[in-house]
Amino acid sequence: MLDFFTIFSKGGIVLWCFQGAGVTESFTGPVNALIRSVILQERSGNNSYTHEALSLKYKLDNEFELIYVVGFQKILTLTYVDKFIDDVQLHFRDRYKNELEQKGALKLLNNNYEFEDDFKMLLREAEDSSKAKSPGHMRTFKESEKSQKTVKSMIETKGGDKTKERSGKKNKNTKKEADQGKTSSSGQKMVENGNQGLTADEIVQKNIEEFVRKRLDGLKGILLYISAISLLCIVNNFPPLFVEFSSKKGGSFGGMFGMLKGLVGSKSLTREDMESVLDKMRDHLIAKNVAAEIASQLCDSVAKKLEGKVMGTFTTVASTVKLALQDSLVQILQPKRRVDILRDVMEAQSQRRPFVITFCGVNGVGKSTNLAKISFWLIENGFTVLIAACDTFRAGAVEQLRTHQRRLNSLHPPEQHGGRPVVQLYEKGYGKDAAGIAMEAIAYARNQVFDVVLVDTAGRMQDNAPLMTALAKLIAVNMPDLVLFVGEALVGNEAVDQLVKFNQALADHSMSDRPRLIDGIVLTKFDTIDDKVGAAISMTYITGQPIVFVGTGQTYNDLRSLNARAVVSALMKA
Ligand SMILES: Nc1nc2c(ncn2[C@@H]2O[C@H](COP(=O)(O)OP(=O)(O)O)[C@@H](O)[C@H]2O)c(=O)[nH]1
Ligand SMILES: [Mg+2]
Repeated sequence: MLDFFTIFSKGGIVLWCFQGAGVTESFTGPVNALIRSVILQERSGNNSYTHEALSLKYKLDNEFELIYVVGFQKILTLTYVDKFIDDVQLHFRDRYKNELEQKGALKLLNNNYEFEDDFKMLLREAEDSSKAKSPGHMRTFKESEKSQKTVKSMIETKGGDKTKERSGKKNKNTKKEADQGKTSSSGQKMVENGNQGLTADEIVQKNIEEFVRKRLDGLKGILLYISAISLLCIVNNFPPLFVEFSSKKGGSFGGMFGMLKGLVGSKSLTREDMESVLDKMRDHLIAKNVAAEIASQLCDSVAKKLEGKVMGTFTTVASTVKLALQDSLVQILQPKRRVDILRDVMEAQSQRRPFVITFCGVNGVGKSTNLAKISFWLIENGFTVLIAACDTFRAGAVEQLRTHQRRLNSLHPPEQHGGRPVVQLYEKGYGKDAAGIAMEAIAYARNQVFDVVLVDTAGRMQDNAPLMTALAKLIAVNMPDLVLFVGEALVGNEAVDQLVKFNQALADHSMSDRPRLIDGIVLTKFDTIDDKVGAAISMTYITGQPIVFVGTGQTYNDLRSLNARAVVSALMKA
């Protein structure tokens, strides 16, 4: 049923792998895709991933820096996979603990992991248990419990037989009994027997006593533990600070010792240890304008990355989580792909064709203004620009671009460029089809040997289906070299909705099987947000595309590239 299972180190060494019987396709492609688009891009909050016809589930073992990946056909619903992957992990760790503890890639590589038999045994167990759980045939009335009941047993007697009344009501005791019953095939009977001859009140009393006794035992354990640690600390002349209390969830001593939890380091991090710090981090990110959904996903991803990791003695949970989050943020902002517009323009030049950039986004975000700034930057770098006025909708849009064209030409007069204006406007007024104007402009630029065509488009809300379709058509027909999404740095949760819907529209209306989606982002009005720089994270996280330009004001010089480290330090600042 499984296509493959593989265990590899985070450094990329494959320790062991299994390929299902009859599976001929290599699983390198899907595993590489998982590494590229999930693990390396800090999106490991969710533990499943789909690649073409395959479903992949994975688990990170942070203590030994390993990744476990299982793949199976998407159409199958294998309910046992999550537990199975846990079982394999535990088994593999137990069996090769010594080998895994050896440091160094070469040592890891030289070991022989003969795991096939164990794996098959675990797989058989998992498949059998899932079969056992699957519902069999429907019970007949005779087989059902109802058929065993007499009419008398169904009549409720108030103040009558107390044991009967107890079994009729669903109170805490019966639940507890039911829980205990699970552990033994005749569990229910055992409890009944243990309480034979007792009234309901006596049973409650007995349960309370048992509860108190257990708590006291727990307290004794903790006190002993504290004494042992204190003794050790005295012997070692060491301040008793680095103690972790593995206080059980819901334990009555959680409050008393809970406050120490944030201060001290633990041996191996658990989700519970991190929960409160992660909650704070999530709120902090949201306060910095990161979309709430993204903040949660990021924190989940950090938790997955740290779970099971052994912390250094002098580090606290808070500082470990903070560092991991910081790394993730830098990683997200780091461009995954080279965007070097100047080089790409030169390459297009050598092919004797203009390099085409389309700008899109919602209304008033700064598409036209930043298009003008980018024109200025291109001119300064010695290229000629044709601006295609494809916002045929908003009054004044064409005039706004003409003003920019005049100003840019006055900054770089034609006399300095062999009598030719360095920037020209291609416009057909208002109300016409934008896709057609863009196409004419590109043809004109090719004829007149312009280096770059910058296509301005009308702003549109992501929910306006006809306008989104028109934009998708403009892009599908003209196939620009670069599709830039222009978004304000002021935007919060909206960023996700805008980008998802723009990309969706481009995908839905594309005529090709490899649709042109957003290739890059222009983040505008960065000068107005102080340190609330979260939109940069939301936008890059959602698209996986880089922020190509950052608009920092209203003059031609106010255009920057993104400094990932500066943005992250602004994000982490309290
Ligand atoms: N402070 C600041 N204002 C900007 C920036 N970019 C654009 N704007 C302003 O935002 C407003 C809308 O810009 P416009 O280019 O017309 O937006 P469009 O509708 O997307 O084309 C104008 O007043 C611009 O001056 C920026 O980076 N910083
Ligand atoms: Mg505009």
